[in-house]
Amino acid sequence: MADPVSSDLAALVAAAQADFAAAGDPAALEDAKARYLGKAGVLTARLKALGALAPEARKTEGAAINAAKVALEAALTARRTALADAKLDAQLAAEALDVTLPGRGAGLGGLHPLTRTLARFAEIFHSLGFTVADGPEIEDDFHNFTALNTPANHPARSMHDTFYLEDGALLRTHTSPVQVRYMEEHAPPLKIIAPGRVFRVDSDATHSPMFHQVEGLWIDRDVTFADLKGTLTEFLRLFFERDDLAIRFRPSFFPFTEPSAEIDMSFGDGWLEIGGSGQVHPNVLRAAGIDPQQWQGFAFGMGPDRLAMLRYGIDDLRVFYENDLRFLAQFR
Ligand code: 2NM
Repeated sequence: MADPVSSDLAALVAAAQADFAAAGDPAALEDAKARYLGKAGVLTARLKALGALAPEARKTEGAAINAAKVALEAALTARRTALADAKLDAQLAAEALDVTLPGRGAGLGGLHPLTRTLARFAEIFHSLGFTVADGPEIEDDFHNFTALNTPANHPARSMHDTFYLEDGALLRTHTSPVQVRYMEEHAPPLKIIAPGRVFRVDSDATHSPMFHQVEGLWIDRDVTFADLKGTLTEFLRLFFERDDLAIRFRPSFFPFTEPSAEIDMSFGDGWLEIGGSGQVHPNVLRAAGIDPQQWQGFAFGMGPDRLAMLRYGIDDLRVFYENDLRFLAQFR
């Protein structure tokens, strides 16, 4: 026959296990635990009652209570783990992602029409033997003006035309300083273009305070105006994809070239000015450390913004700088 004390404890353990199993969350489980193992718990009361027993009974009863306690702790730990697992499973189910769903897609981007135009300039001039050079947009007076034979009182130097920064630094008004720096660092023969941003105090439908230039420079022993005309004609024919395109020169003046000429290209029934050019002035070569008795050549400057307007049929320069996606998306 089973010991009455033990069977009593066995019922207690069974009741506790049922209580633990019925606890639906950690708080309920801790409440249930307190009912058995807490200060006023059923099992705790049994332990307290041990002192009133005879030594022999105390020993047996004590061992039985301890065994019951171990069983309760084990049941408690198992239930705690089960509740935590269930919580994690519920969370994982709630946050589940269906990785097999199709993505939203990033949408196709595209290059800005001016970026495309500059790339086209570089590609065509590269096919004609020119290398691309670049330099700083923040320049000094020497490279932007003085080395380019621009007199101290020249109107281009005025604050009405040039953005000045602190300590005499300025935003380059053309990419010619790139050519000056290139000549300072490379011995002729030279054949480069300098594309990039330039800055002038000017703003209306056809002028932006920041715009682009592509300047070219070809220095060798005997580079002449004939080479200039051939180079520019070939460039424009390739750029506009037309064999019948003609160019003409009109006499002009730039401090950095002598003689100087405006470049016009045939356009419908008339002519359109697309840039300036000339034979590089001996003073410019000298300022950059090149002997004008040994070397000569031409330079030119064009506005890719204007040529992009022509190529794409755009009549307001400002759309290039507004970054309106409805405009830009047309060039994808
Ligand atoms: C132009 C017109 C004529 C030019 C001159 C130089 C340099 F640095 F070689 F002297 N670069 N670009 C030049 C000449 C630019 O733009 C309308």
